[in-house]
Amino acid sequence: MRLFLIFFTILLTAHFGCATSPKSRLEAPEPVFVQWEIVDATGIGVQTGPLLEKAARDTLETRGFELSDNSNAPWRVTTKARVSRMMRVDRAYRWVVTGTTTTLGPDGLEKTVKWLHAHHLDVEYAAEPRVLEALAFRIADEIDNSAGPLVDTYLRAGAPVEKAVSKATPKAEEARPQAAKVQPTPDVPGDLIYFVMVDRFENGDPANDEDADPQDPQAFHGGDLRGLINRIEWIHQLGFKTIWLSPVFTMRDTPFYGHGAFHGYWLENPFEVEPRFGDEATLVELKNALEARGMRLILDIVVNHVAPESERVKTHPDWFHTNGPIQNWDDPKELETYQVHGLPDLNQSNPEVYAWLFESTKKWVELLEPDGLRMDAVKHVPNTFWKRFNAEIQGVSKKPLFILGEQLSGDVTEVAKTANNGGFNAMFDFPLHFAMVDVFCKDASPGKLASVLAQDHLYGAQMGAHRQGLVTLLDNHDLSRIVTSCVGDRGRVLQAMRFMFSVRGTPSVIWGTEVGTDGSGEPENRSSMRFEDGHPMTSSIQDLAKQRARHRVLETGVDHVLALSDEFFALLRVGDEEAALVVVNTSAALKTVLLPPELQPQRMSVDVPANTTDLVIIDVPPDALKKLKNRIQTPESAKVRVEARGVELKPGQKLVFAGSLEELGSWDPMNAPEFEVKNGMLVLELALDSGEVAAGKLVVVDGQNSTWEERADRYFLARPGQILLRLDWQR
Ligand SMILES: [Ca+2]
Ligand SMILES: [Ca+2]
Repeated sequence: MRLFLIFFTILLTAHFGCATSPKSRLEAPEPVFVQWEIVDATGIGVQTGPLLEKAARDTLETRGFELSDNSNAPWRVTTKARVSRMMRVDRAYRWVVTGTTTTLGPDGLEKTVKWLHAHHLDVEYAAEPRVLEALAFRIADEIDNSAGPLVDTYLRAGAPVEKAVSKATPKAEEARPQAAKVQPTPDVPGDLIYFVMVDRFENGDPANDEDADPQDPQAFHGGDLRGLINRIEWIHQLGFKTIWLSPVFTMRDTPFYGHGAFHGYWLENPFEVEPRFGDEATLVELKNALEARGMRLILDIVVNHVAPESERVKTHPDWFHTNGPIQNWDDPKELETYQVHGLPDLNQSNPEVYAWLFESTKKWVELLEPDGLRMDAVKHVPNTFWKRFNAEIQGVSKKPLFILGEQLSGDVTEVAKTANNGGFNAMFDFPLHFAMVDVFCKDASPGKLASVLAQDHLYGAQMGAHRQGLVTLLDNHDLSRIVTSCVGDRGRVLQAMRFMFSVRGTPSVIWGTEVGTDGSGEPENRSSMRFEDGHPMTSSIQDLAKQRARHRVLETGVDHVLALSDEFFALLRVGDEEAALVVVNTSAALKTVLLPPELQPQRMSVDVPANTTDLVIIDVPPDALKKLKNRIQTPESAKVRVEARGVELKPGQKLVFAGSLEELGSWDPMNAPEFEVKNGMLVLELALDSGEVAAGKLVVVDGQNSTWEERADRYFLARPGQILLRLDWQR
């Protein structure tokens, strides 16, 4: 049955593979150098064979390439793979090829795809060439998945910007976008983002206060754009360059069922500035004041809904979905076309709605030339809308926009899918947010952090060469403040901060973090700013911001996990000028990390005291760093032998190890590798790449039923050579 299912999946994949639209190809033939590095489970080289080479050549020729022997050709495709036998399935053996294909093209174009393909044979040994032959076309498809998008980007690079603009008319419905023109996220060194909820920041103009009441947590408090202009220096002094403003457009201003309207997300008219906040001239003045300090602006854009009870629902009933509130939060269709907490849900596929949303956003992009747009409620709007809207708004901006999506999900696969399909070059890193809160406030294993970082490869190249499009956060205005999540333990909050400011991405904080503002939910987490001098959190954040600005390795470093266990995580970040070691020790004992040989002339090891999160900068000559970088980017074979104990299998039951890697079935126990009985012991042998980080659990599978062990996920690091994991069921 299981075999049948696997073959069925393969057939389906093959079918869809044939159904794709015609492929774009280069206008004139361009030389490409093709390189293979294929090894068996023990690391010995395996020949590609004529069929695989032919499949690769045919694929590349379909794209207009011409194979070249010159290793300096303008295009270069490198496939690194390992062929290994994974396990016995009934009377056959499951062979797996795992690999990466990287295409390098002109103008710094680069795309890497990571893949896995399986094939069943009744041969147990030395079948590597047969497996490659059987999977030749599938591997060739991966080459296309790597090279194809670059051909698209390359061809589009010369496309005039006006084209994108002219599509943005109310009648543009027929002119569906061909493909999203996803600008890579702008590389902004030393960037950090500070969120200001305008009404809650500073009241600079009492004349626009109307019925503001700072004593009422659900009322407007009087904050405005003038107040923010007066306080830019506060944010600048903290070390932040970018301000993300909550929505500043005309909004509902009375509570709805007891919920305050001050946050600005209850949109009335996106073409006008909310009079309580100021006017267009003040908004322009704010932008100019930021620019004068070398600071940047991100506007908050709401396209999913309008204000509750908005007049627009009566005047334009055809602009809205009429499905009622979301009942089933697991149903993707309901998420997109039903109401979020009763907010009138805009139908973006109505051309008038699209034009209203696009033209209003365009107005502010042209007037203010912001550096970015923060897109609200991304998961409640179809990706087809985002793909078109993001490309077209990028098309009217004079500079590359940082288009930052808010998708509240802890699942990297989901967030990455939206980023890639919706044409976002930046996303809030909610998966890392949840991991940081769990680890630093709730005693979860630091393996959780490692496991999120290890999935970065799921995001497309548009997130930036250093993943600067991933905006990291410890809290926001929809979540519990970090101080509250950590139950007021400032030491834990600081460890979380230190970690966030030491790893990849662009850190963000929200107003008040620097003075210890707390609050578990609305409206407590949205209290007004206290401008308090000398708060200890202020100097901590300033120090972290300075450190990040001083050590570019913290933004650009290539990551390499040195150690990982239930209570310890050591991440080495290798830059061009120095290396940085990020360590998280949640145990009650001192831990010592041995540094790689390339760094040992400078330093042998680093001691990490109990319950400590730290950053250690290591000065290393550039040639040693280069050597180290090369080594870590070339994974070695890592064999993992897993022995399971304390499991009693009944007839018909089997034990599997399901987890985050594709080799572990991507958490699907039906696809996860099975333990075999060897000398009376349950044993599983995995062939992985060194440096891979896995999260997993033991699962007993009985037909279609699965029983997971009741404990936190287990984490491990695949090291070069052989490692042994002894796992006791549920302990
Ligand atoms: Ca005011
Ligand atoms: Ca919606």
